[in-house]
Amino acid sequence: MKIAVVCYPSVGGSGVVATELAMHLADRGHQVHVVSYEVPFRLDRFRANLTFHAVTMGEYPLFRYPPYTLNLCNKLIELVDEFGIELIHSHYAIPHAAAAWMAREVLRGRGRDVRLACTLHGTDISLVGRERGYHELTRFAIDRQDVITTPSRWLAEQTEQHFGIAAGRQLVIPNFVDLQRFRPEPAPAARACLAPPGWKVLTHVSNFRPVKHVADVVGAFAVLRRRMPAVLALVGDGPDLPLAEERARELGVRDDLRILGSQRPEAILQASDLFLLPSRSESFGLAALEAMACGVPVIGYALGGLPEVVEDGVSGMLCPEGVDVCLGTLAADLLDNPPRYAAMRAAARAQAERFAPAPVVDAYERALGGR
Ligand code: GMT
Repeated sequence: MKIAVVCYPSVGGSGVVATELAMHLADRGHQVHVVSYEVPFRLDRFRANLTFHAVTMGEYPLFRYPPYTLNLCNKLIELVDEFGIELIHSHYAIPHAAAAWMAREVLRGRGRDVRLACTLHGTDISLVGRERGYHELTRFAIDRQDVITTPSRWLAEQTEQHFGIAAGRQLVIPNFVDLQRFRPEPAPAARACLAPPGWKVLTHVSNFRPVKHVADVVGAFAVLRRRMPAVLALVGDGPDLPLAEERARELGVRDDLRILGSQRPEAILQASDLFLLPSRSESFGLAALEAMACGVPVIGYALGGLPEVVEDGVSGMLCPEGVDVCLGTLAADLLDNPPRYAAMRAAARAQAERFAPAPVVDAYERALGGR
């Protein structure tokens, strides 16, 4: 199969899934062309059968906002012409699905066809795509795809509810995790850097956008901190990071924050006791899956697609929406109960093993028509 994979290059779940899938498909012998405005951050090594193509943006005084969607569309047309691409797989609907549809229209006008697939990831449906300025075109572009996939049943239902695309037309293909890279392992060096001996380490990894509710991360941590010595490691960067600091100051736990910025999270996860992900609408929660693969139970809200990933009371614990006291109390109770905690660590890893790459890549390959 000759496939163009369109994605965002920045730190975020859709870019990770797109890039890891692209690498797996290339390893299976497919000719993969990754298209974005810069090299995706996980595309960090040479791969046979995989090429990256940058969408270059022209500058023109009239353009207050450079029209990226047009440049992307043009690049896709060129790639289909030059490499005989058979399928354009867009990750995150906006604006990728619309650019791909436009490219196909141009190509059809010249008697050439290309199939379209789109993987919806989360905020393209639950947030941004529903904004008035995007909704109509996003709905149209998704509807024109030959293949639509979502990482959870919840997101498929959201897409039906808000975009009128029948859930039955969407294939639910979950996110997957590299179980070698993310595995339980003692990480004494990272642990020693984060906290004094005997202290607990709680971790949150995200892009610190409002949907992550970092105030609840800090609120939950403060509840736990009253019961035991602990630190909160924050990995990643984004607009709400200052809010986390502010909330920690208000709650008297600023000294216990470890603000670590954007970096590879494996060692920090391996050094962690619990992972906090209290998003109010998480379509899947790839960060939670990576934590579980390291044997770290997840504490979050019973919302969105998270209950499809974290089994409440088994591999983590889920609270009613918005009750950060519940998150903190359950977390502290769990850490106070070593046998229960040990069982939950093992269950977290076992649950993550259900999201191994091979069967998920098989499912994508079948959906995309590559086998
Ligand atoms: O919001 C993010 O964390 C990034 C976002 C993205 O699209 O880059 O992540 C979404 O896609 C991931 C991969 O499918 C999912 O695991 C995340 O749950 C989802 N985020 C949200 O729904 C908020």
